[in-house]
Amino acid sequence: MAIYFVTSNRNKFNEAERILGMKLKRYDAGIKELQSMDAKEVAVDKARRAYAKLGKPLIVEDTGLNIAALKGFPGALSSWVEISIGNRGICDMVRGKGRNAYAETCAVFFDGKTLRAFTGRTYGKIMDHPKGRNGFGWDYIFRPDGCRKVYAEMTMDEKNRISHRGKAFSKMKKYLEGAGAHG
Ligand code: ITT
Repeated sequence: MAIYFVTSNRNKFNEAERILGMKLKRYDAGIKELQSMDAKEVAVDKARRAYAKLGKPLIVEDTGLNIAALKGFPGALSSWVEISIGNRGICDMVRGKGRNAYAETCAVFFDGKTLRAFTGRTYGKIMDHPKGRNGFGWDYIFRPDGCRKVYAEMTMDEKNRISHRGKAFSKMKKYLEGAGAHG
C-alpha cells in the first residue's frame, strides 16, 4: 500500500521515513492549518483536509514546542515564532523565567475511514543560545533531558531514538505493521 505523507517540510519527511523504515510518497498539498496550540487538534484537522484533496491513505503530523514558563506557548504555533522572533527570540523570552519545555508530535494516519492518532513527547530544556549545525526549526535550542547535546548536535538517528517524532512514529509503525501496510 502506498502511503502519502502530506507535509511541506522535507526534514520531517526524512525523519519519518527513517523511523517507519518504509518508503513514503511526499505530497505538499498547501493545506491551511487550523490555528491552535494543540498539536492533536491541528493534525486531525489537517488529515481530514488532506484526504479531501488527495483521496488516498495518508499520514500527516503536527509538532509543537511547549515552554512551561510561557504557559505552553508557542505549542503548535511554533512556525509563527520561527518566522518572527526566531530561536534567539525564544532564548531571550525564557531567560530568567525557567527553561523547562517539551516537544510533542501528533502523527495521524487516515485512510478515509479509520483515523488513528499517535503522540510522542520528549521533555527537555531551552538553551541560552542556539547551538549545533544539524537539524531544523528549534533543534538548535532544545536539549532533551538526560542528554548533553541539543537536537542540532545529534545525527538524525540519534535524534530519532529519543525524539518526540521518534516516539510518535514508532507507535504508528507498530500500528501499520499490524495493519499489513508494509506489504
Ligand atoms: P507541515 O506541512 O507538515 O505542517 P510545518 O513545518 O509547517 O510542516 P509544523 O507546523 O508541525 O510543520 O511545525 C511547526 C514548526 O516547528 C515549524 O517551524 C518546524 O520547522 C518546527 N519543527 C517541527 N518539527 C521539528 C523538530 O523535530 N525539530 C525542530 N523544529 C521542528
